[in-house]
Amino acid sequence: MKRMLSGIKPTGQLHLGNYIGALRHFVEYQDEYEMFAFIANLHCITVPQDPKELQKNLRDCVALYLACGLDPAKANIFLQTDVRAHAQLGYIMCCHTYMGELNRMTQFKDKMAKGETNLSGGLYTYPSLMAADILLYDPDYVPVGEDQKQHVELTRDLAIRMNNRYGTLFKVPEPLVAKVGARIMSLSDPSRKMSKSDETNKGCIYLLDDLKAARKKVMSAVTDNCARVHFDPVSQPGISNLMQIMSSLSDDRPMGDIEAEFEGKGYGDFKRSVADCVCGTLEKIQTRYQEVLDSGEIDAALESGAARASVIADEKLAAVQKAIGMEIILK
Ligand code: AQP
Repeated sequence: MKRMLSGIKPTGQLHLGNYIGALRHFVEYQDEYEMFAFIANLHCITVPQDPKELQKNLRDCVALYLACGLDPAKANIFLQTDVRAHAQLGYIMCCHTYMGELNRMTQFKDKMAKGETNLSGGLYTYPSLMAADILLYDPDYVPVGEDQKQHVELTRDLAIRMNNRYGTLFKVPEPLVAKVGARIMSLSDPSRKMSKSDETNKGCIYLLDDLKAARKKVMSAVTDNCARVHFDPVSQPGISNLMQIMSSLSDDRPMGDIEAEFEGKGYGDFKRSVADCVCGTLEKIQTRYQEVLDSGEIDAALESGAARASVIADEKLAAVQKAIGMEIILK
């Protein structure tokens, strides 16, 4: 069975972009692949966190994994820090990453360009940790949204570099980016990605948003004055973003089909339908989320997921340390 790995860093509440770009695919793939879905708590602390809020976000993230349909009997769900090999291989990968490579990573580059100060060393080196997260499990594929493709490219480069230097240690993974929904944009500014760190809170629909609030966000989404529902992300980014959301939440409905349904109709009608799709999805997720919280499912899932993941990760770490010459072999 081919293997797949992906993670989410709950630096805040998970949103519709996380669901459409990542989570729903994890659920689709869990039947076909051996799936590793982790919660990237080490990546969370690359930016300052309030401990109580972080704890809540981590628990909510696991609950949402389960509420969105991940099944612990099929997928290995675990907390990154519960598998110690992540941090250890992360350090080793960091020692094999060039500063020039880290300087090119967009997240750090963007924050530097904005003049943000007091950025942590962890934020600078996290792409190396992300490479370790992936390479520990020799996955064939890494399903990600468009924004994370650059990290998988770096992971591939590092795997090839280490394989050349020490003999084959890692499988070189492929990024898997969906054709539709890989980059859901902010509803209030369709030139920016929908993000947990949305300061205005208007452009981001959180999976746990109150349904009325979610509907209001869709109804006030920024559009244009072209007065036609047409898929063209360059000249109609707001409408195209709403179309992507609608298509992704209705079994990847073709754009032509959506265009035909709303031909000659106003943006109000279209937005109401998008809001129905969004609220229908959120309602299902939220109902199941409550059930999960009221049950013992979270702890059980994390325990079994970490146990299974540790076996594979520890073995890989030992092989890497041995190949590098870091271990003393007793005579
Ligand atoms: N807007 C998006 N559209 C499609 N996919 C997205 N993903 C994130 N935002 C979108 C995908 O979700 C997975 C988990 O991402 P993450 O939460 O670990 O990191 P991120 O991409 O940095 O998410 P945010 O919301 O933008 O976080 P902040 O604001 O903290 O930086 C990934 O597969 C990602 O591609």
